[in-house]
Amino acid sequence: MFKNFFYIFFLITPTKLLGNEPKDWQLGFQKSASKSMSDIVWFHDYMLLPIITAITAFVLFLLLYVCVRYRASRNRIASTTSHNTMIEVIWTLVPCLILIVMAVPSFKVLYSQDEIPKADVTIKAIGYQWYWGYEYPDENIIFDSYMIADKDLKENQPRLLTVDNEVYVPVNKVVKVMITANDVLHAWALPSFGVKRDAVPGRINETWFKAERTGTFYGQCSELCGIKHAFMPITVNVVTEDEYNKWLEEAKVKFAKDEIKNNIKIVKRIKDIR
Ligand SMILES: [Cu+2]
Repeated sequence: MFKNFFYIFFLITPTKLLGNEPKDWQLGFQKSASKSMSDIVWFHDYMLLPIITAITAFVLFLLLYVCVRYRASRNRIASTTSHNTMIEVIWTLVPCLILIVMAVPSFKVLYSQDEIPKADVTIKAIGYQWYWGYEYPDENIIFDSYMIADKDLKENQPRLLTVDNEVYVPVNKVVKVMITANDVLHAWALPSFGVKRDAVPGRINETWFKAERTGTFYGQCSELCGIKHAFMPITVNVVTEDEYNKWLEEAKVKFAKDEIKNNIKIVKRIKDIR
């Protein structure tokens, strides 16, 4: 019983109260953490929803009205009306006007996502079957990010969303994300940042976000990429500038690109000797 109330609560909860990760039975968006996502939420909550609700209510009213007013028992002789020019003009023009009104904010949001401002941090996300690899090209950092299996999850780690190596980015800085794939199509998506881009082999797609608050944010691969498509989550930690610099120092040692290349060479040499 309590569970049902809980579900109903989530069904009607406004977007603002929801968290950085999906909740059971959630209907709305996740809590926004960037201007891009706030724009999307505004467009959905204050533009699309009212228009859809008004149209649905109006059509329902018309149907009910016609059912009652023109029922067979009240209209023994059928009407022979077939055209009404005025009504035909109205039902062509009104939908056009609605589309034009919707197009203005819609294009504004689209273009603001497309124009990448000067980046403070650049990240490269590479989709593999089935995990994400990350590179910080300016920092000489490279690492892979695998999902943590259910049995290894610690307390407060969400299932199917937690990874071993998380991405770190500073808060209130422009982060440019270059997205590509190594095998098949994937898509790098982070709902709270309003970011979703296809990862295409042999091609780099770019997007950006500026996280407005600190926290851990979760996303998932959003292009059906194979048998383990559901098991390649994306975890991004938004931290303060100081914490980010501290992480960078450690990561430069732990995930040093040259070091990894050297290791690969050494492994290859050992194999050759054998
Ligand atoms: Cu994928």
